[in-house]
Amino acid sequence: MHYYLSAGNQVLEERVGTSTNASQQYVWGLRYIDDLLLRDRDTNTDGTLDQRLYAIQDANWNLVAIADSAGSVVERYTYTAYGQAEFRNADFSKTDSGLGDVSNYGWTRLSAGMDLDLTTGLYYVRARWYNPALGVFDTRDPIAADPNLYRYCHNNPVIYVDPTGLWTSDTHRQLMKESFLAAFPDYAETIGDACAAYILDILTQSNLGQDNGSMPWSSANQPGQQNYRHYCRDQNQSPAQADTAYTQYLNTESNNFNTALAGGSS
Ligand SMILES: [Ca+2]
Repeated sequence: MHYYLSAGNQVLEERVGTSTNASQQYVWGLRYIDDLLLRDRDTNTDGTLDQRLYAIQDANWNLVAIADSAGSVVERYTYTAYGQAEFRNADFSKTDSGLGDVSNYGWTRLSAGMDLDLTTGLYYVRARWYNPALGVFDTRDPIAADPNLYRYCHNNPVIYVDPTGLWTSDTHRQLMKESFLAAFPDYAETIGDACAAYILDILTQSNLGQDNGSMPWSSANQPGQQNYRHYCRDQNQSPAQADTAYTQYLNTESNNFNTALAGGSS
């Protein structure tokens, strides 16, 4: 299988072997990095995508059902707390005799929108593979953000998500807060609490989504891909360059916020 990815590390297209035709294509929403909207699929390998299915998620980005173009649910998914999926028909019966581990639509985007490898039973989570049967990652945390190097979502995947395989959503927010306070040690006097909260919100949302320049908070003079990368270095940046870009981003956003507050924006 060959995967073609967006700049935000989302699978846009899959091709099988040496085929030059897509076997599947995905369209993603802007709310979250694994906010899947729909999947087009070539069901008979004739080179033409002939099946469109729409993704329906719950509040923690778990795929709960897929629907056809008429809006009819064609398959449903239920999960253990740690994300092991059961495949169900539209009427909630299991898709096969008891095991419930077969999708009749080749559907693999499941718990938290993660991609399930049907052969191994592991979810692909970008930096790592996650084993929902054991409830842990199968390799150690490469950045040691969690002292328990195999733990997934603080052992609380009902609340948290970890689309990177590196840290959960709340850890990300804490990292953003610490880097933000380091960049603006006297932020309360200079830009105010409301502005600080505003910036923290957009930083957190940006990392969990994909700030590709089209997000409402992306400034025109700093396209999203270059503006800050959430204090995580772009591969082409030195630490000093990343630090500078981050500080510039915070300055831009705080100015935008203050301008908006003063009614100066059009
Ligand atoms: Ca086809």
